[in-house]
Amino acid sequence: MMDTIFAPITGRGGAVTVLRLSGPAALAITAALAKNLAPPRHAGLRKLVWRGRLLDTALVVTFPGPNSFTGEDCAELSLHGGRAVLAAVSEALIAAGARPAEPGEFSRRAHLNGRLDLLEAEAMADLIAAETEAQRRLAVEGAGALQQSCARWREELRQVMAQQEALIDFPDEDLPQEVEARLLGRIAALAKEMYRALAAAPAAERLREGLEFVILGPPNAGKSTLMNELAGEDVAIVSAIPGTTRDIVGTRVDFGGVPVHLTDTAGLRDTEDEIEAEGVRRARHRAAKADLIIAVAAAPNPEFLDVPQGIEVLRVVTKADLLVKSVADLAVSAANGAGMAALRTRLTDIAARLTDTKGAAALSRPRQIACVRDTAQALDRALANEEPELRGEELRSAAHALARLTGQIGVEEILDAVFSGFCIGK
Ligand SMILES: Nc1nc2c(ncn2[C@@H]2O[C@H](COP(=O)(O)OP(=O)(O)OP(=O)(O)O)[C@@H](O)[C@H]2O)c(=O)[nH]1
Ligand SMILES: [Mg+2]
Repeated sequence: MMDTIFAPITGRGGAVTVLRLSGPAALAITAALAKNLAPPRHAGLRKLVWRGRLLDTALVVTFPGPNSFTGEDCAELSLHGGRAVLAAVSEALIAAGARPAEPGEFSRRAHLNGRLDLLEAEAMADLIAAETEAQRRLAVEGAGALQQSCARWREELRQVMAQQEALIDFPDEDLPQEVEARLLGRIAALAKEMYRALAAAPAAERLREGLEFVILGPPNAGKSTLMNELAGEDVAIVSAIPGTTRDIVGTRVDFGGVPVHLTDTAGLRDTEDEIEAEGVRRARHRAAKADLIIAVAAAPNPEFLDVPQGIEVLRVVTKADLLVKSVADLAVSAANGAGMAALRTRLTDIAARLTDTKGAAALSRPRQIACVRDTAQALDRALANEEPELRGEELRSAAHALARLTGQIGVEEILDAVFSGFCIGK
């Protein structure tokens, strides 16, 4: 028999804490504290009393299974938000036979009861974690599009498999050539669509996790000043002394709804100073992993340093107020604000481009990418195989890989990996 579990499903510090109970004893335990319950899904204001002690006055709602978040009997208690209230009620619930939920346990039960597939569970986690508008849209719209693609792929694969089976049953000599050609065409088209989604996956992944922009350049070029300007706050120390910044200093900036982790680094130069040298090493290391390097050089004589190969670079001339002649690169001045709006627009455009999934199904997690890649590769093998039985076998292996995407095949390790990343109360 399943345990009855409970956890707060709201964040700390608010005026109200909502506590959810789920499991076979959820309704009985709630009734033990609140005495008489309102009809299902109706809110009732009740005194919560345990062993003669008044704990709180709470809004109590019950959701008998299967029409609840987890599919089990559930109750939600809207308590007053204090930490002591939560502690006292939790203690009473434990004494009454419930136990605190593990991270992700509600969602896991919802999945096991067919209320939530893995894509929906992941989209929900992303929605809760979304910090910017583009991330919110990815969680809401991108996940919906992925689910639709997934359902379509599954149906197409089912039909292709049925046809393949029909071909196997056909006597060799009567095998209609065009039927087989059409079947192969459908398999190839399905694989192609999956490869298109895989090609767009890095963009979706970057949007989910945020982009990495690194400011790189010689000492005293105005890197820290530029970062503070773009961040709109005083994050890094600025001084006229070259070699001021040593550590990597970073902050989150929202460029047109795309979350960007913007980092300022130590000025690149050869130095005897051990600490500064370590700063330079870290700067290069971080830049090598960036999505974009903002390479800066200061007026009046801007000289750009070499930057790591293979990474997109935006060249920006700083201290434009000191320029004596015009330059080809984007020029900005923190002193008089010149060029700042243009720079912001460029960065916003780049952020949008790097996270554009071009309408393809948004695979934003390594798990999802692996499932779709395995499916597409099995389809490739099916195409390469002329033996009908073996081709049918590869198609089954494709269907198996695709089923892992939504969790219809509930392999325990997959469930652990997905739900252990959740926080308590989800
Ligand atoms: N005239 C002018 N001076 C600037 C501008 N931006 C920064 N500075 C000055 O340039 C000096 C260096 O600025 P920082 O932002 O500390 O330069 P940095 O590249 O971070 O330097 P390090 O951390 O030492 O590598 C400071 O004295 C700033 O006030 C600008 O747009 N115009
Ligand atoms: Mg600096």
